[in-house]
Amino acid sequence: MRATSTEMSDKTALSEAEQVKLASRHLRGGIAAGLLDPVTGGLSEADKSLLKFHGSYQQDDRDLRDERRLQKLEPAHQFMIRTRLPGGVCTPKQWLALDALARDYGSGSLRITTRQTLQLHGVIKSDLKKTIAGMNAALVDTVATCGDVNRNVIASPNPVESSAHAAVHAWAVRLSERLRPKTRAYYEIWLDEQPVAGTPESEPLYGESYLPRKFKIAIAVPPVNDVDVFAHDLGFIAILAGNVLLGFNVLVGGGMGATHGDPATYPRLASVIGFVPPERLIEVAEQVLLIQRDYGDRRDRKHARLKYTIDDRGLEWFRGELQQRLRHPLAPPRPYKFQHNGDRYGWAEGADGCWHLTLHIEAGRLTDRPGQPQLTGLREIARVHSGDFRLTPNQNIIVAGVEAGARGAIDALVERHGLDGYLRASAVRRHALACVALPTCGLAMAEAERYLPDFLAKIEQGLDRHGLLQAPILIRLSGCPNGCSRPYLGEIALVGKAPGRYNLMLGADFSGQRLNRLHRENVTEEEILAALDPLFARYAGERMPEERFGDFLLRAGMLPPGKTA
Ligand code: SRM
Ligand code: SF4
Repeated sequence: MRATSTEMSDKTALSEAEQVKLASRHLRGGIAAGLLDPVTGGLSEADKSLLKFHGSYQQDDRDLRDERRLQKLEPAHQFMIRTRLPGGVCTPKQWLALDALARDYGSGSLRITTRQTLQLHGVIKSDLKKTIAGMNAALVDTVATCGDVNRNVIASPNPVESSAHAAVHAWAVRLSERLRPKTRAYYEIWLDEQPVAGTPESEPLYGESYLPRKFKIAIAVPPVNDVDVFAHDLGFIAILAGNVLLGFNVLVGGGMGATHGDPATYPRLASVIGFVPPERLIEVAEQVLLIQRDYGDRRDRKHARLKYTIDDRGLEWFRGELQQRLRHPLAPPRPYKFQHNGDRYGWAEGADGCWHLTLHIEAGRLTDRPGQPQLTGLREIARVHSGDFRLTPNQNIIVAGVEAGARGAIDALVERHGLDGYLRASAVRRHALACVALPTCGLAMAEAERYLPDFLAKIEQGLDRHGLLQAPILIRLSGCPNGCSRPYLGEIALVGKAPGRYNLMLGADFSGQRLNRLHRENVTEEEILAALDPLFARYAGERMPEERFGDFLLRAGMLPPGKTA
């Protein structure tokens, strides 16, 4: 039997993050005391990393960094809080609570993420506990939305096949509950639960040092790959016969993150390894997670995701290890076909006779802008809506479960609050994603969310020149190579290198099944637009009927061979 990573590494070889976890008393560390320290607006380094497991990141406003440094002030510390909403479902009551917290304690915006949940930014330390407690009062927690554990489980928000949506959503909730850490630290720190004296706590699944790195699960329902199922550590593709869920194909080892200039890090598409009936989904998920717990690299965090565990040891090794741990072998994968990985906008009637309205939210940011009070608009909708909200993995929102007779009232609110962009936006704009990046993300090397509107306007001009304005091309912007907007699955992607400079990646397909490739390195906007213009011209003139931009670039031999990041 091969040695596990924990057996292989003596304690001193473990990364610092591993040592912090081990010493944390199941994620308690010094967080509770740190929150009360009035001398600083931040937490200690160790507590910052433990805080992530509770769903929050310490950040600072990077727009103010230089000025504060000159004034010899500590950075403008603030906290981002990420909610846990498996499958992206949120009730109107929960929405109203989160909206109020964002306005009372946050920066006055809600941010829909690429993992179907909401983030509040800009919460100061003295408000952190009441904000998290306020979320819990509305039955929304933030447990394990960050940190080295299983993250928010995402699932197709499918607004049409209602029964398929209900089934995959139920599985997302079950997986999320089952793979949740069991420590009571969260309840003690944020909700004042009294520690139980004398009862030794244990983490039956995770053990003392949790996972070597974050772990992500997605469930897709073909023909729509809206979750980008190949980008996750563990993916499930629902196999349906009519309305009946037969089971899931199982995929392992996907991931996007890379580091510039480090070829040992790379995006990887998950490999399809088999099929399981629904009742064995949890068993398979647990065992995949446990293999990663036991064999993932605990010395080098850049090499600690499941994709590297699999590539280091081989997919056959992984398959064998999994089979050995399962009660029954996996069956061979079943056929499936994806058509696209974007959202379907506008009203759609569900199989249950209810109506679902998918709205386009640019880069997922809901705030009140002049002429576009979108945060207020969603609040007004939540006040009258009797269905639920579904956040999509493409940073959009579905007003779901609307009675036919209530559509008019929802449409009026949508129009009044500038939420009707989906009716007018160009195809390229409707399909674009951008990660948060500046000013809150500590890892951003370049702008993404704030740059997206301007960049798209220029791209639209370029496409218009070639009669391509309504060509649905997938554009993704990330402020650094970590890949939070899943940029390596964009037909066109910008990956931040430095302020105003990006790597231009081209040639993914339109259904999240092929990675793009590096076309130009470290280029400015002017160079990007100049590089794209001749490609748009050739696409306009030479494409085959229905041929997508990425597929065309590949067929026309306009991509460099094989190089991906
Ligand atoms: Fe991400 C780190 C934002 C989805 C890969 N991500 C971060 C942090 C927390 C920066 C940090 O560690 O200090 C960013 C906070 C920015 C801010 O101010 O809010 C951040 N990631 C986001 C979000 C909000 C992007 C968005 O615009 O929606 C997404 C939140 C998801 C959620 O709700 O849980 C988000 N991040 C992703 C995805 C896409 C996905 O999961 O489908 C990826 C690529 C998939 C993957 O994990 O491989 C992703 N984020 C990363 C990485 C690189 C991980 C790696 O394996 O190398 C980091 C950096 C890290 O972990 O060290 C990172
Ligand atoms: Fe920050 Fe980079 Fe993720 Fe963008 S891709 S949010 S810049 S970590």
